[in-house]
Amino acid sequence: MKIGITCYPTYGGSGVVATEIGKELAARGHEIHFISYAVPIKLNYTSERIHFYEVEMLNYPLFEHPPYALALATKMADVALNQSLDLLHVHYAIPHSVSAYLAKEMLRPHRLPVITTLHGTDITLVGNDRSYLPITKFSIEKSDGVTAVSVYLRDLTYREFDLSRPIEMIPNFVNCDVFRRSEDESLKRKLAPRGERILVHVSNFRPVKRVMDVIEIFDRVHQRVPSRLLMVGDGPERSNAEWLVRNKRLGCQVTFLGKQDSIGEILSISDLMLLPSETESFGLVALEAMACEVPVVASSVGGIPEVIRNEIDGFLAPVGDVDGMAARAVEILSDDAKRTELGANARHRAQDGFSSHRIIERYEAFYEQVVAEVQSAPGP
Ligand code: GMT
Repeated sequence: MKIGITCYPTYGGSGVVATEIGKELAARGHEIHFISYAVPIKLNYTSERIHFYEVEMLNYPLFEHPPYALALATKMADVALNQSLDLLHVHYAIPHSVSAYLAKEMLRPHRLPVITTLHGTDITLVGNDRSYLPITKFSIEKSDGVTAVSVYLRDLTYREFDLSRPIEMIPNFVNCDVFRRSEDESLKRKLAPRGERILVHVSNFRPVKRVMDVIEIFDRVHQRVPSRLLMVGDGPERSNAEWLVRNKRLGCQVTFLGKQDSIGEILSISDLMLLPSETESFGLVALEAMACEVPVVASSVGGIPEVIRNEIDGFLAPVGDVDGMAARAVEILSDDAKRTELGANARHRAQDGFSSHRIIERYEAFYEQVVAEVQSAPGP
């Protein structure tokens, strides 16, 4: 198939998922055309079947805010026509599904099936700003196929938008050949020279990630178990977190690594991940850690319990329960057999439930279903 994919090209789960879908599909023989304002960060041109089109915006003094959604729609229509796309798959509803709808309408009577994948904040943000609700609802209803990355997100979308159209749940996935435990301990020795345990947190440091809880949990853990904390990522809460680390005199134990391109390398030498988010539609980083045999201590919210099984591959606790999460982390880090067992379970869970091979097949089947439905629908 010839597939157009649009996503945010910056750091963030939805862009990573979209890019990995494109790469996996290209490896399976499909032709992939990425359309965005910059090359997605995880996109390395490993295949002649992957193409990229940059959305350029017209700079005109009248435009205080260049109309990206319109420029994107124009580029989508252009690529769809010139490359004879079979379908357009957009990740994150705002504004991508609106642009895709415009592109589809511009191309009529030609038929361009549009699939929207909902990732989380595109739906939960609407809860914070109701003005986006009607246009988001409209674009979801007008998509030919809609997927959500967890049962939690699917059901929340039905409720928030009062929808009657079906939403297919296709969970996020991980390539277990890429994300795996490392045999090479040299990075671990560099980061924890005295054999300390390594805790890791990966996020965009937005308030929803509760990075201050991460520091509070670590403060309690390191008093009981010699350990180090790696903070991976960047965002608005980083300076507050750095201040708390200084205030608690944890500077020698906590390292802020900033944005990293290959988090697999870091996860593969870590002993435990902390993910105390306020909400999480899925928690892709938790799955990536699990594939690396790293147990996760996380909040029992949103779609997280669909990924992590409490007491089997990690531990779940209520949002904000830093004492409970710290106690669980100490339990894991001070018992090698327990940590190894949870880690092994986590890897099996990733392989059995969320491996890229299985999930990509589900996307392919969904594409075929949606294209067939659109092509067989009566004309205008
Ligand atoms: O985590 C974020 O804030 C980024 C956001 C995104 O759109 O990139 O992540 C969302 O999508 C990811 C991929 O599907 C999910 O794994 C994250 O759980 C989800 N984030 C939230 O729901 C807060």
